[in-house]
Amino acid sequence: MSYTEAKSFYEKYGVDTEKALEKIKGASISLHCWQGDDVRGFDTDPTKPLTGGIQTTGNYPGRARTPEELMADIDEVIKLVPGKIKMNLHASYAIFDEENPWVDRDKLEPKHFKKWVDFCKERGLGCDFNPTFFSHPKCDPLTLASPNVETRKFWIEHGKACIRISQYLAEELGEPCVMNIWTGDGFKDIPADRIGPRERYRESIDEILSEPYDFNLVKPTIESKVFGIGVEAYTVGSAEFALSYAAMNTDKCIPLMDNGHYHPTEVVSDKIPALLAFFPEIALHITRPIRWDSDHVVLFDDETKEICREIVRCGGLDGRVDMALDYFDASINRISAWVTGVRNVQKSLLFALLQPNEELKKMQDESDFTQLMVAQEELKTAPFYDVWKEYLERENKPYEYYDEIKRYEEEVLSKR
Ligand code: RNT
Ligand code: ZN
Repeated sequence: MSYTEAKSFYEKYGVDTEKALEKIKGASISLHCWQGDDVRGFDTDPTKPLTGGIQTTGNYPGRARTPEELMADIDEVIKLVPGKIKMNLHASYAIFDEENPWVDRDKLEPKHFKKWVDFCKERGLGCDFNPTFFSHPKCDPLTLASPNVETRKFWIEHGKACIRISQYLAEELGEPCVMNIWTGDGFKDIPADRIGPRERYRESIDEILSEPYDFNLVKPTIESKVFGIGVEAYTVGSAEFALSYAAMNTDKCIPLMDNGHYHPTEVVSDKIPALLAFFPEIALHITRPIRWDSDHVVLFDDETKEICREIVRCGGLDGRVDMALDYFDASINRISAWVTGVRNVQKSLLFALLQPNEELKKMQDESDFTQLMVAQEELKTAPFYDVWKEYLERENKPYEYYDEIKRYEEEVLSKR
């Protein structure tokens, strides 16, 4: 089929493919810098294991070891993805040099991210940010929830420094900066006190958010989690904790859901409209959990499609949902992991935009569940390929990208 034929196919269902193609262009997806180097960053010893309950597995060659290598790899990703992307940095990706030597995380300043600002400016990208509350000697192992005043103070200062850096990124780049607060705080085994750490965590976030910022420019988000490796019994920032914090502080922050952070039969696609019934804006980490928060590369699978349908149907593309990727696979070519994941979210969004959402809703409201099922099933095999291909052509991006990734692997990655 050609695009013109696909266009008339969709027209029969009342779908305007041109409108869908226009809309998908503006859908901004935040690209997580940490896929390129297995979440190591540049501020601590890269041979030390990750902490905070997260883990990368695999040792595929070619990991980015320096800011220059990571930036070159991101450029290769940008070459292969259509649409609008935004950078997403962790504080551990601060860039130190002779002029600005290493400082600990509580002393970070905007200048340590100047090179990233230049990088984003040259490419016309906005930038999101994350304080890094893990993989650091000052995790005792708790951070913001620690009973130790000194530990807590260090991490609160880190959080405040990150608010200032986020404000700087937003001002320099002219796009709001989503600043996500996640810690791996929790216990391996049954705790004796569950409320104490949560009260301290709440107070620590209060202190971080007391640092002045313009809520239109800096959007702090609170991410929950169910458990992590080595943190199986108790997570301080649980779903109820994070959501309650966000609900009680709607003038200061927004909730963030990572679809790897729930029990396996819970789905974030259903949680999106639940939250949007209350919050004007929410944020997402899009990942692919297999049995646990395994952070596999996002595929064009049922739940990703369903998440994107809810984003589209709930007006998420009009500023109500901030979308970021969050996965890290070290067992395959990392550039491919990045590109495949971004493109699969974009594909899922385009797929959702090509559904006759108003007509389907009408069928549901009229209790015509027979037609609703038939129409939804017919649309699953609609000529989506032709529209996706048309989008890539208009954006000057290739449909097939494996050969280019192989070329880059041979010429660049294999020499590291
Ligand atoms: C961990 C959380 C968190 C991290 C990143 C690196 O389970 O999902 O968002 O993955 O901050
Ligand atoms: Zn996450």
